[in-house]
Amino acid sequence: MKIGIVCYPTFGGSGVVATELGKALADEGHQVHFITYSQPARLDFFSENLFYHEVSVRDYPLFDYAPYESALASKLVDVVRFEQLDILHVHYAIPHASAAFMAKQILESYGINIPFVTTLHGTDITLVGKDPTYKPVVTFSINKSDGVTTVSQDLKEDTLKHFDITREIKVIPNFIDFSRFSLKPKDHFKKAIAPNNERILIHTSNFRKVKRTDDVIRMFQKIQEKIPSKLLMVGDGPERAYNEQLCRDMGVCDHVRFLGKQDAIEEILSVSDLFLMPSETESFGLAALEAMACKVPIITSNAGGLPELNVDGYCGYMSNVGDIDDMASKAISILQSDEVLNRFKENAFIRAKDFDLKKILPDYISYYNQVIENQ
Ligand code: GMT
Repeated sequence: MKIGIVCYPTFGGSGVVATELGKALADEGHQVHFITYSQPARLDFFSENLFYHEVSVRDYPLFDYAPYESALASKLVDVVRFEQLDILHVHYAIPHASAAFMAKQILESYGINIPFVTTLHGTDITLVGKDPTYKPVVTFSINKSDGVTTVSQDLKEDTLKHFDITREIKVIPNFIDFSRFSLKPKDHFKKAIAPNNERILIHTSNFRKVKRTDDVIRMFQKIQEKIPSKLLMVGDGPERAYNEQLCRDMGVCDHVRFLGKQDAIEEILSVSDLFLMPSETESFGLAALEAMACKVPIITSNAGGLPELNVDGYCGYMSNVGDIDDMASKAISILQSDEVLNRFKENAFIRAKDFDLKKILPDYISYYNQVIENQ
């Protein structure tokens, strides 16, 4: 197949899923064309089956806001025509699905009928999409997609509940590539972070409010009182400066390291003992799955699609959003003995195997085939 992929080319979950999916499809022999405004973060190598087409947005003095959606639709028309693509797969509803619909309409005038699949990732529905500023466009473009997938059952239900959806939605969960995410021998790194054999806790995110990063720090303080430990805060975003101040105010800053954005996240996860994700909303929780693949158990909220990933009491624990006391006491119960911790670590790995890329990729390929056949 010749597949066009549209995504936000950033470190965010939807961009990561889109890029990893494209890479896996290319490895299977499909030709994959990324159509984005900059080179996707994890697409920094050569493959004969991977192509990158940059959407450039002209900035004229007349525009207060450069019309990215029009530039994207025009680029899609261009790439579909000249590369003779079979299908488009757009990740994140806004503005990718509406741009794909516009491109599809234009292409019909050239006698080309190209189907497009929209994958909903979470905030495009749970936060941004429900905003009346975008809702009519989101609803319309989901209904006009030739195929729609969500990354969890919960996100599917949320979409059906809040939007007037007239078409089928297929659930295809996030996946993990074990050739990258696995336990790496990084003992020297562990010693540097935790010289007295402290437990290492980790949080990775884009530090948006929805991630409740202050809960991570408050939880850590409670854990630290009982179990000598260190906290790694990986990533960057709007809450980071406030969180750094909070660590000082709470007297835990000597035990917390803010590492900023990191490429080799699997190496940092490899030295970690427990992953913390107290999110307000989380459609799937890809970052938690990455941790589990590296044998790190997880403490999460029970928001959104997290119960579809976290098996309570097996590979981690779940608590109500904001219940820091419960999260901290469950974390302590995992961390207090090597025996319990090692059991949870093994279970996290076993659970992650359910989301192996090798198991999920065929779902996308057969869905593409089904959508193309239904044209
Ligand atoms: O979590 C983020 O802030 C990034 C966000 C995105 O839109 O890129 O991630 C969403 O998509 C991921 C991949 O499907 C999911 O694993 C995340 O759970 C989801 N984030 C939220 O729902 C908050």
